[in-house]
Amino acid sequence: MRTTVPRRTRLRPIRTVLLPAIGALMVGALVLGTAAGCGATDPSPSRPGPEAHPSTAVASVFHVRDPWVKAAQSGMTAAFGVLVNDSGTDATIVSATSSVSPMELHEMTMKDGKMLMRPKADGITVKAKSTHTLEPSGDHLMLMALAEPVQPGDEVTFTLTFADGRTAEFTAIAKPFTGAGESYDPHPGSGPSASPAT
Ligand SMILES: [Cu+2]
Repeated sequence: MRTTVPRRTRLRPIRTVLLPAIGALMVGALVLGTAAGCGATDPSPSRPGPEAHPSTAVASVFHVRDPWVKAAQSGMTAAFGVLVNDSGTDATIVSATSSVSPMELHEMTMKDGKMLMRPKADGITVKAKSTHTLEPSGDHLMLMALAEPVQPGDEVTFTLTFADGRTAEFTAIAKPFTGAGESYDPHPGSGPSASPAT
């Protein structure tokens, strides 16, 4: 089923943006890298800010392999891919955002003999030096309410936020897919936002 994933997304580079909330050693390395690569406009290490320049060394630490999103006209859809953590520490994704829809992190669970999806309360953890696959029938990035249609071939950019404040951006290509139509079972503790949209 997944063999129809377009191959041209395979080598797409993922830009990773570092926020200040990392170790002083890493900040030092990042500042050195940006000072060399981006001219002398503002080498001050005191305000790297959200526009911090991508660093090749850092970008290689976390990326998403074969990202894709299920094409849909409206309502809910989901994004998938292989999360790759090449760093020596576990990485926990606590949220995801996209310009086309509000998002949640979802997992699948069995309830009354049926597979249902629900918000993943503790985020999605990718162990050090390992991968975690987002796929239909497994963990996925849920687009809760599309603001516009996502057509096959469209590219959708997502931003992942980690527990330590880092973010990573990746772009997924939309493709038609008839699966991943699982029922939505809002987490019992997730409060008022729970209205199944099917
Ligand atoms: Cu879902």
